[in-house]
Amino acid sequence: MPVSLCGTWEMVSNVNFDGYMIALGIGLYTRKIALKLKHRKVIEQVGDQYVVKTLSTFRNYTLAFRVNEEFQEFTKGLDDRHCKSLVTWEGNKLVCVQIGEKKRGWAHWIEDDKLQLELHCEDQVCRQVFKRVV
Ligand code: 1AG
Repeated sequence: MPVSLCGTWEMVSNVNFDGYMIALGIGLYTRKIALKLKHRKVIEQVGDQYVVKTLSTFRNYTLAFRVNEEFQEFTKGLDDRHCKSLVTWEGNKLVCVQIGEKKRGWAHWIEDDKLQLELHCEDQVCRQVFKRVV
């Protein structure tokens, strides 16, 4: 069993978030605001069901899914697109493929006691790291 992702996490680094947002087609004004944010992740799990909340002072985004079960995702308040998403475990990584207009997805895993998130869209990769909030 991989180490649990559950808990409350706050962002400590965010590399190439701008490149990721540009690839998603987010406008300059929104990007400027979004770049200043420190995201917080609240991850809850019951069995194979996950709820991942991304919280900030500007916008919040909640994703609920079951591992290995395709679901419809609407990236409300982000790029506002519909995707068919599927989350699976690949070794110790929780990996999501988001099928839709863009080639995109993300992966979460624990490394150095920190929550890692790699977000990709087209040729852009954003790497975010979160530390546990005690
Ligand atoms: C995600 O994480 C993305 C969560 O799915 C938010 C991260 C990036 C935002 C995506 C696109 C940017 C679009 C608009 C910018 C506007 C606001 C930024 C606000 C950020 C806080 C919500 C993967 C996983 C589960 O953790 O969703």
